[in-house]
Amino acid sequence: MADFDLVVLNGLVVHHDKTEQSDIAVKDGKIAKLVPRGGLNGASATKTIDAQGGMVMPGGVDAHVHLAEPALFGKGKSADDYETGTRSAIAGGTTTVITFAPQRKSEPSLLAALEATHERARDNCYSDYSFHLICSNAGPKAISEFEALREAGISSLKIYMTYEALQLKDSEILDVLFEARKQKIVTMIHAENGAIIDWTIKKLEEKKLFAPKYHVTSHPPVAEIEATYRAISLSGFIDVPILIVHVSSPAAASHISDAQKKGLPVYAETCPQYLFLTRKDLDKPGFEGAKCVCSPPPREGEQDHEGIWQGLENGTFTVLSSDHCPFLYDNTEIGKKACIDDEYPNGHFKYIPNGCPGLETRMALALSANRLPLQKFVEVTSTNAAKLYGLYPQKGALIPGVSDADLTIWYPEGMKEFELTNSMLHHNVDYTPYEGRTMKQWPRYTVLRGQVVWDKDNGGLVGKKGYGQFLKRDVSSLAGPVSEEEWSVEKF
Ligand code: DUC
Ligand code: ZN
Ligand code: ZN
Repeated sequence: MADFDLVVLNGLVVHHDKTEQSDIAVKDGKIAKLVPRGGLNGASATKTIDAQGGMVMPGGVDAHVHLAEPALFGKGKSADDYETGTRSAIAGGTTTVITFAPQRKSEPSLLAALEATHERARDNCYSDYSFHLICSNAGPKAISEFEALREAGISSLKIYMTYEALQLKDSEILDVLFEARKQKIVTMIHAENGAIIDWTIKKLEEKKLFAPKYHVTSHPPVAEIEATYRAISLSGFIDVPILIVHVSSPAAASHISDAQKKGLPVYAETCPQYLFLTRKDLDKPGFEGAKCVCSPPPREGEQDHEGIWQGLENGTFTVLSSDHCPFLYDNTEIGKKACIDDEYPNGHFKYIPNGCPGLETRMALALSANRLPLQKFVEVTSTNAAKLYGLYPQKGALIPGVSDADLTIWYPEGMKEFELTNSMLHHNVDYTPYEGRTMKQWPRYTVLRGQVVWDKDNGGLVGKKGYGQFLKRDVSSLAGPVSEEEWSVEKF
């Protein structure tokens, strides 16, 4: 019998805190050994991968993914289900996704939403997975279920400050944060001021401005900046960790950075759309711009991108997630074109389903940009998400005896550049916002718990549907309140 199930030789192994020329041995789905190059000479293995000087990293962890969701953000329905979404994940080097289990406003229970989402995912996944609950009805039943959620392995939830179908009032946000503190739950916040957005939409409608590009106008930076500051203020009052999701505006990022400098447990996420897209992408002939409608929207240009890259470099942003929110483009029932009807024959921006696909392209786009130091790249695409959401060091690390053998193995430096096309991707969406971009990297292999599930040059997708497992998560190892003491209203 072989000593190991798999060995990965001759790679440049990049962790979040160091880079080394190492060989890796895998046994029973776990990292068994990590030794200086040549250290496995003489060992036998069932399978050997020669990484040929390519980078070897912990598998990507994408902590912001929407799959199989109903219409929540305007019209439209997710184009990807758990099968197509997770196969797209592994083809892009992501071995763990954390998706959303959406609670509808009419549904008082979070546990029911959790069970319904388990049903959709069970036996359908190529990658490992867990869920954040979306809490849109923060009534007493939902709040009373936080403890049971923790027991079910859910240690984070998402709330919204906008969208009629999802938005919570400030007092409801406080109810959520108060119980989240007790149960050690991280609260993710979609920080946009719904009233500012609705008011601006009315002004645009008065002028009969309906084209996709007005989506950007209707979500001005002030809506994000105000809500970000309010979210920080509310969480500071309760002294509880939050993560502001999909931050697009450098001015919002500076509120976050100020809070972090004060020592508050405020974390933040950004996404590729805020590094690579601008409002010009929504201003294309005809209805094309709808492809890049997401909220918050892509901002003005270079300066905003630069601010967001700097936030990744300096640690303001803890994670780079995809916010994969897939809608078909050319579909009038459930896709972007569902906003075209008799009343609006050219569509109306306010009804365009909000979201862009990006699960498969997240890591390769960021790596191809050649902007982040490699260890920082690992930190924001894998390790920090695992730490923040209670999966570390099982995920996001390569620690012998402890970590799952999840690896993303890249081509050696100088691989031939290529132009990205949607036909290369494995999602169930009929476009990518990044069509035609020059890519310098793509995952050559993806390994999940010791199994090669993506082999770009030999079969592509070689993993099996159903191999992906649900991950019960622990409390965050990154985030906690400032004070250990119980919150008391008498202190104020
Ligand atoms: N928020 C998300 O997190 N995803 C898609 C749309 C949105 O507003
Ligand atoms: Zn959101
Ligand atoms: Zn999202």
